[in-house]
Amino acid sequence: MLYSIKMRAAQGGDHKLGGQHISGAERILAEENLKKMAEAMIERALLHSRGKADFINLKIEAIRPQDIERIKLLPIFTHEVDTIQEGRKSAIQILKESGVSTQAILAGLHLLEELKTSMRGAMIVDAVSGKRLDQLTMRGVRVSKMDMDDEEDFLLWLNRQNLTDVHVREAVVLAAKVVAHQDVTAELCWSDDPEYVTGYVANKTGYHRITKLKEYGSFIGGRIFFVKPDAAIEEVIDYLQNQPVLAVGRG
Ligand code: WAQ
Ligand code: MG
Ligand code: MG
Ligand code: MG
Repeated sequence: MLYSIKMRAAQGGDHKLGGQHISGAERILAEENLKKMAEAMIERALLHSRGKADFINLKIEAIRPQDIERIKLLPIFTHEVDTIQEGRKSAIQILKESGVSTQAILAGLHLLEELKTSMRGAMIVDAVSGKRLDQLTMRGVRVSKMDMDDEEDFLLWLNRQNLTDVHVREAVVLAAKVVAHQDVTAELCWSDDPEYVTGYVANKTGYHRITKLKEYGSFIGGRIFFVKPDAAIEEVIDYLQNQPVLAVGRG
């Protein structure tokens, strides 16, 4: 039997009561690995670069094997840039090639740039009009119930590309789940961890890391999921939050 294990941590109390988001994590694991992961997740919440959590929610749910969907990992590309301006330009170019309109790209960037604090989840934006489509305000859509199918193989694959940071590990799996949905055109992301400035654009054909998308020291990060104009939003949100997926392959 496999289990979904999720952690969300905040400072100033529960997210739902206005606490500031500190850290979140989601994995799918065998029963014998749950205890160790719970411990690691608690430690992560208490020792995070965003601050020390005073609220931690851990949720563990069994997953029926027949409910699990297999998805493909994306090939990883790294675009080296020297400045944020160059990084944003590169992101805009890749989003254009993914089929996101200029108007929607600028709207998405603006939504991220005008955040005053970080969200726990992502914003969903129409890939043509640029209109925000989810009604989840500062919570956003939190993608959950995803993991890699074979962790050892996955880590070897990343190591061979000199990608050893946990940010990469988690984002590669998340992006694979997000863009596997037929209604998702692309994703734009940068971290809310102050020391982590590499972000990415993911689309159907790849995970494009961009080595500088935000200012070092900034506590503001976020994610935009660009979706087709005729997307069934409630179904997309349900898939992202609730459909268990395991990522297979080596991009
Ligand atoms: N579902 C939806 N949105 C999320 C999730 C999730 N599970 N996790 C984080 N977010 C949103 C939320 O708004 C956060 O503030 C923001 O994304 C950043 O989250 O290849 O570490 O976990 O070198 O800080 C990307 C580049 C790292 C990795 C991204 O994001 C690489 C990262 P963080
Ligand atoms: Mg996090
Ligand atoms: Mg994360
Ligand atoms: Mg973070």
